[in-house]
Amino acid sequence: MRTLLLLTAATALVPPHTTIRPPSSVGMTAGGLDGTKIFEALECFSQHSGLCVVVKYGGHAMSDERAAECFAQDIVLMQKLGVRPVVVHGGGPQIGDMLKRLNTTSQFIDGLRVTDAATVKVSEMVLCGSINKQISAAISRLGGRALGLSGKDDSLIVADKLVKERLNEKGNVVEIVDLGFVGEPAEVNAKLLNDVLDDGRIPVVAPIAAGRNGETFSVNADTAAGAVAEALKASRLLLLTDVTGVLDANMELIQRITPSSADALVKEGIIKGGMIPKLQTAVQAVNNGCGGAAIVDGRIDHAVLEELFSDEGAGTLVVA
Ligand code: X2W
Repeated sequence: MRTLLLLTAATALVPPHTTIRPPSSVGMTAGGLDGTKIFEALECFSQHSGLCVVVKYGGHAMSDERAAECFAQDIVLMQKLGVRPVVVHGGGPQIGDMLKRLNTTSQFIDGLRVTDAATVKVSEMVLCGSINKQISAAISRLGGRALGLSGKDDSLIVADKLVKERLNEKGNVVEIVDLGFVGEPAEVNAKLLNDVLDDGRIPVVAPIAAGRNGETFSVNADTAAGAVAEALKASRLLLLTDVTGVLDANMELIQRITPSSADALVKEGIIKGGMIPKLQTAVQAVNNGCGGAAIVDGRIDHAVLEELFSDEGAGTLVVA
């Protein structure tokens, strides 16, 4: 049973033109509000009050207008309730669409786009010029003071070229793959983000990073969000995706897992495909000072609030 009572209670905090749609059953009983659920929500909420929560918002989730509206509402409400939200967004499908319009394509290796000099210009244009402004505007329309940034602004994210190793079955390096202008975050300017947050604004970060020699690097958005969460020692990293969460060998949702158990599931081959880098990002963030990292089903309305403000959450939580 989910607890979104806070949504109901906080409706008054949201501008009058905004409609909040809490699931009708949540936090309610036949006779009215459920006290246990109220307690649960407030208890969960108190764990994050005054702390940073980094939310990775992926390109797939953006295509659903209703989900996009719920996402923006969640971010605004979180801040009003005293949490310090930071949004890091993706835009992979949108980059793909633009490349298609330009009559070109790109190849992916292990979930990373091979990004040559021409492609990184397109990635920057789409992520920083279009998507970043779209998200900032959506949050601002709901009364949040979103500030769009890229990793290149005030060296928010400095990256090195990613050295991608291809391993054989024994785990030995057999090849170094050149992915072009794909970066690996090396430094995150946490002070800049904290200054923006202290000023009551919500940073919205595009995963385009500055190289040390003037290059522009494209960074996988999950990786960028993980690096930001580590630098801020965030109380939560939420990776919004379009699946239920991490599934075990019986295809059942794992609600909570430790970093070492998550590593073991990957090694045993139970976790497959695109979930591997996501789970590894979550594990790394938790091992490096983030309070917990959740892989959350972004298709659920108000998934962000559900994850933060209910015991059950809305996906899989990696926590030490
Ligand atoms: C990604 C950046 C965007 C991204 C790309 O070019 O697609 C690399 O793969 P999603 O929506 O989260 O997939 N960069 C190097 O990660 O967006």
